[in-house]
Amino acid sequence: MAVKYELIKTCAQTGARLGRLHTPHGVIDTPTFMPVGTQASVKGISPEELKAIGAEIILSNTYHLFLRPGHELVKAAGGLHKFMNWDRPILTDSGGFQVFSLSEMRKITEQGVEFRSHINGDKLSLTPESATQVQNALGADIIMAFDECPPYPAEYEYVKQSTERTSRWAERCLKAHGRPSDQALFGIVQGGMHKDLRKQSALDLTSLDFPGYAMGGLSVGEPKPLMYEMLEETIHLLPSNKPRYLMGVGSPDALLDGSIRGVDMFDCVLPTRIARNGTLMTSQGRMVVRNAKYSSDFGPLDPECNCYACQNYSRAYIRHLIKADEMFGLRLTTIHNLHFLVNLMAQVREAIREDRLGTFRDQFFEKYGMANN
Ligand code: PRF
Ligand code: ZN
Repeated sequence: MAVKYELIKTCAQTGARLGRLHTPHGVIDTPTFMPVGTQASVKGISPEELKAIGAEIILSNTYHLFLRPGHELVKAAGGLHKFMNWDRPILTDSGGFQVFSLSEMRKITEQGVEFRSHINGDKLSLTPESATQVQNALGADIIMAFDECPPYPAEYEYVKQSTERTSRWAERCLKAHGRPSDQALFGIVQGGMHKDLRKQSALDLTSLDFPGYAMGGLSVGEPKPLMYEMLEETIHLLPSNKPRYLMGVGSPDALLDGSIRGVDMFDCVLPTRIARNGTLMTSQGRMVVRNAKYSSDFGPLDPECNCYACQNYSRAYIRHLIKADEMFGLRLTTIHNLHFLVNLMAQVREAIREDRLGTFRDQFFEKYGMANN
C-alpha cells in the first residue's frame, strides 16, 4: 500500500478528523490544504519558498503535463519530483476535470475522451488506461481515477449515465495501474446534485477498494448549502480508515465547513489566482492591496501573519510593485495567501486536537466575514 491513513482523533465538538497520511515522500498532517502547481510549478514560487510556507503536499495536473512537456519527458527527467525539485508528496489530478473545462471539441465515449489541445489544436485522447499510465510515468505519490465531472445544472438522466460510466472507468483505472506499491490511486465519487446517484457512486467505488476517496463534481457553481448536502450524503459511506479529499474546494469558509464534515484534503487555485490580481486573504477578510487607500500604508498585509511577505514588506511597497508591474509584488501576495491557508489548516488541526473546532469556526467567521470568502 503506497499510502497509509492514521486517524489520530475526532473533534468531540464537530466530528472533524485529525490524522496523518503517510506517503513515499513523507507524512502529511490532515486536514490539509494542497497548493496547486498545474504546470509542475506553483506559479511564481520556488519549492524552497513552499517549504518555508509550510506546504506539505502540492497538486499537479495530468492534462497539462501530458500536453506539455509530455509525460515521457518528465519520466526521462526521473519523474515529477526530480523534474521540479520538490521532494515532498505530490498528487496529480487525472485530467478528467481539466479536459472538460479547457480543451476544445471534446467527445465522450465509453472508451474515453477525444479532444483538441487548447495549446496547439492537436487531436488527442485520454482514457482511463492512458490517464493512469501518464500518471504512472509522472510518478506522484497520489494519483486520481479518470472521471467525468458533469456540469451544473445537468439533467438527471445524463448525470446517471455519466456517473455509471465513471464507476466503470474507475475499475479500468485500477486494472491499468502499474505502480500500486508506490503510488496510491484514489477513486472519485460523482453523482452531480442527486442524492441517489451520489450514494450509488460511493457504493460502486468503495466496493473497488481504493486506498483513498475523493468527492468530485462539487463546487461547480451550485449554492454552498447544496454542496454541503451532497457532501454529507456521501461522506459517511466512505471508509473511516482511508483519506477523503474534496476536489477543487479551498475558500477559507469551505476549508472549515468541509473539515467539520470529515474532509481530510482540499485543493484550490483560489489563493494563488486571486493573489495574482492583488487580492489578499487576511485575518480580517479579503483585502485588495491595489486600492489607493493603501498607497502610504506602511503596515504589513496582515498584522496577524508571520509569513515572509508580512515580516518584511509593507502594503504600500507591495501595492507599488503591483502597480509598476513588478513580478516580485505578485510573488509576495502569493506567498502570503498560501501561508494564510496553510496556517489556517494548522489552526484547524490544533482546534480538533482540543475539541473546539466549532468554536474556532464561529470566531473565524465573525472576524473574516461570512460574505467574504
Ligand atoms: N474531478 C476531477 N478533478 C476535479 C474535480 C472533479 O470532479 C473538481 C470538481 N470540483 C475539481 N477538480 N478529476
Ligand atoms: Zn502574510
